[in-house]
Amino acid sequence: MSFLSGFIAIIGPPNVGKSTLLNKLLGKKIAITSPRPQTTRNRILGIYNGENFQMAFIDTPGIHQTRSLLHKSMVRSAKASLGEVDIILLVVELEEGVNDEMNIILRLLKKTDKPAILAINKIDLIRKENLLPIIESYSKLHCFDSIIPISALYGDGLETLKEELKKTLSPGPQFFPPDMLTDKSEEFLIAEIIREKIYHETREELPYSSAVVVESLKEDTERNLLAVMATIFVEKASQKGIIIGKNGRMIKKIGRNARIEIERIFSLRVYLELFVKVEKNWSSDTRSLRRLGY
Ligand SMILES: Nc1nc2c(ncn2[C@@H]2O[C@H](COP(=O)(O)OP(=O)(O)OP(=O)(O)O)[C@@H](O)[C@H]2O)c(=O)[nH]1
Ligand SMILES: [Mg+2]
Repeated sequence: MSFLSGFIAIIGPPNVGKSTLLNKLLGKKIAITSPRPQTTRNRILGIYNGENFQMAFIDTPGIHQTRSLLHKSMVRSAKASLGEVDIILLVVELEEGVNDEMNIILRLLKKTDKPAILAINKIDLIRKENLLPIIESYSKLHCFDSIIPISALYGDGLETLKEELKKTLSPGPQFFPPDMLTDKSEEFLIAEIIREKIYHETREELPYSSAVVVESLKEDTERNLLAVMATIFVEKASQKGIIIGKNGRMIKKIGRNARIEIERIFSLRVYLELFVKVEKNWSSDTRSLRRLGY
């Protein structure tokens, strides 16, 4: 049997569980997740190896209508990923229906002739008997190669999904070495974990006004210690105050939560030092966006 491979873009509206799905498929956390929309800001490659096949998944930011420069750049990168893959894996939530976001996505699908698989996520939230009409209504929207109900969080339907994806792969090379998990650097993954903790601990516009850059990363193999210095960029002085919190309580909590997770993922003791800086209105400034990796 020849080797099968393919690039698969995970696309969909914001907050439907695309990154949760990627992590679950890989069995490793490489993409951050949160209950808020627009968590993912960059494309993230995640490689899944099976016997005689390789799937290269690309997690993408949620597609939505926006005026914000940051979000426009996010949506642009999600749309661009469609051109770079062999298979499209559209993830939706149960009752998305045809709203503006879905209309944009359906228009994009119509423009390509690539195989498209639909995963209807979060089925743990409804009764089984209510699923059929939802599947039926989605099947009318586009000629999907298959429609698979899943729960990315609990793992339901993922074996079926993998089987369907495998059927869609073509004979091709092993694009990446079998021990490679992602194209992202340790710096990126660590900055993202810190950003995830900000999404979980802060409110309103603060998550959207925060960006994280890892300034330095030093591994001391003798002491099994990783020393990380990172900066959280916010847009206004008032936001800096909130991120630091009363007596530094907020920044300590973000730092502690991030450190615990970095230690778990990298199996190292971690020393994490966080700084907070104001980069005025960075999310609406092209040069700042580029500097911060967007
Ligand atoms: N109940 C339930 N919740 C889920 C499931 N999958 C994801 N979630 C939750 O949905 C929320 C969004 O998940 P993400 O994986 O961040 O969603 P996303 O599509 O990557 O979001 P963006 O990156 O913002 O576009 C999180 O709170 C997840 O825990 C699921 O199968 N069931
Ligand atoms: Mg995401």
